Amino acid sequence: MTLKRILSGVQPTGDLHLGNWLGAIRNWVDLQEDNESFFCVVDLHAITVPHDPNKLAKNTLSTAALYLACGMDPAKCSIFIQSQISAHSELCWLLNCVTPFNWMERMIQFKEKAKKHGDNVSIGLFDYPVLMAADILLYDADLVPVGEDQKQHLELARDIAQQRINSRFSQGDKAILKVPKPLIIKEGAKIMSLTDARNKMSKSDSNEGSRIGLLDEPEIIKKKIKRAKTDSEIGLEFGNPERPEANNLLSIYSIVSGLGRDKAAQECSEMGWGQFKPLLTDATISAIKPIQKKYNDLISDQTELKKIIQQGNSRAKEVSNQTLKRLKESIGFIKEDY
Ligand code: AQP
Repeated sequence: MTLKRILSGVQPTGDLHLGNWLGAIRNWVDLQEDNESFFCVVDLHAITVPHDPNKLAKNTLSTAALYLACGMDPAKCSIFIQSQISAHSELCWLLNCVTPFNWMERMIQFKEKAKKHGDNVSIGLFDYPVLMAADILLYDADLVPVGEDQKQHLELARDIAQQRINSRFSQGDKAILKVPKPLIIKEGAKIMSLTDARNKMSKSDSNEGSRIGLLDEPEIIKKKIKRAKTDSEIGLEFGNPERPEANNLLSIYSIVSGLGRDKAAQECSEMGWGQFKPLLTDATISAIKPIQKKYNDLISDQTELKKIIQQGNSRAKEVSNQTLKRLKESIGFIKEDY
C-alpha cells in the first residue's frame, strides 16, 4: 500500500499558542504515523505582513523546535524551512500567471487581514493563497490538514491545480499536479480567543491575554485563564450559541485533560466558573509542561535541531524539484538537460 502524502505548516509570526497546537500540530503528530508527512515552517508567509527582522530567524527555529517538542518525530516526517526551498517561490510565480485575479478577490482571510493593516497591505498578502497553493502542490500532497479558517485557501489550490494547470496543459490523462483534499479535524478545529470567543485565538492579536502561548510560564497561564471572559450562567456546556465562552473553554478542557467531550461535559455540567477555571488551569499547565521541557532542551543546544532541519530540507528539495521540473516542461519552458 502506498502511503498518503500530507503537508502542512505554521507561520513563524510569534509564539505558538494553544490554537496552533490543538487545532493543528497535535493532529500532525497522529498523522505522521500512517502517512508520508512534510511539515514546514512557512517563513515566506510570515513576511506578508510587516515583520521584525530581528525576530524572524529566532521565531523560525523556535517554531521548528516546538514541532519536535509536541511530538513530531524526524524519523517519521520531514521538517523543513520554506524559505530554504527555492521551488516554493518559483512555483508561486508560475501559478500567479495562471490564477485569475477575481478568484483572489474572494479570499476572506485577505479581506480580514487587509482591514487590520490599513494602508500597509502588501501584494504578498494578497498573493498568500497562491504561495500556499504552491506549498501544497509541490509535494503532490493527497491530504492537507487545515483548520476551518484555511478551507477556502485549500479550495483555491484545488481549483488552480485542476482548472488552470491539469485541464489546460496535461497531455492525455496524466495529471501534472495532484489535486489535494482537505483534512479537517473537528475536535479543536477552532480554538477561540480568551477575551472574545467570537474571534479565533491568534498570534497577531494585540492583546496577549487573548491567547495561551505554548511557552507561557504557569503563573502567566493562571492569570490569563483567571481573566478569561465568562458569562453569568452556572454549568459549562457545548454548542449553546448564546455561550461561546463556555463552548470554547470546555472544548479546551476536554482536550488538554484528555477526557474527551462527553466526559468533560458531564464533569462540568453543574460547575460554576470559580470551580471550573482552576481545573482548566491545572489541566493546561500539565499538558504543556512536557512540551516546554523538550523545547528548552532543543533550544539550549541547537545542534540536533539544525541537523533535523537540514535532513528535512534535503528531502523537501528532492521532492519539490521534481514537481517543479514536471510543471515547467508541461507549460512549455525549455528543458534544462537539452
Ligand atoms: N485558533 C486556532 N484554532 C485552531 N487552529 C488554529 N490554527 C491557527 N489558529 C488556530 C491552525 O494552526 C495552523 C497554522 O496557523 P498559522 O500560524 O500558519 O496561521 P494562522 O491560522 O493565521 O494562525 P494565527 O495564530 O492566527 O497567526 P497570525 O496571527 O500570524 O495570522 C493552521 O493549520 C491553522 O488552521
